[in-house]
Amino acid sequence: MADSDGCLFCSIVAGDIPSERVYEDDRVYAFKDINPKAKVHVLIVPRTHYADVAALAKADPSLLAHIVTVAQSIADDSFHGAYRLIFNTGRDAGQTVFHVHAHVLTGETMDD
Ligand code: IU
Repeated sequence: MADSDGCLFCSIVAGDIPSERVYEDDRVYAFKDINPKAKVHVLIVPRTHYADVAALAKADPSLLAHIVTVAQSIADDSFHGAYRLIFNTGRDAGQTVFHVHAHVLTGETMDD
């Protein structure tokens, strides 16, 4: 677990910063990305702060598996179970928020 002080997604999970909720349970919170890259673009965030997917996988693999299950459920509801699941990991890969989040891209056919 990394430092969660001042973490944007910790504030969203806590409800201190508003977001458009899609799903939540005791382990994860899912909300619409403010800058969608697909018709449906949802971020799934664990309530516990981990900096990236590697840290999450090491500390709590069952939570990572749960994120995949939630992504599948969102895609089942939005687009017959077809989706892209992306974890940008590291600044040079485009990660800008260092609280692990799964991008679920779905809701439309993606050809490229
Ligand atoms: P990235 O993988 O760390 O680059 O993804 C961060 C995402 O968080 C990105 O797609 C932003 O559009 C999104 N986001 C958001 O949904 N709400 C916010 O307040 C901020 C970023 I700042």
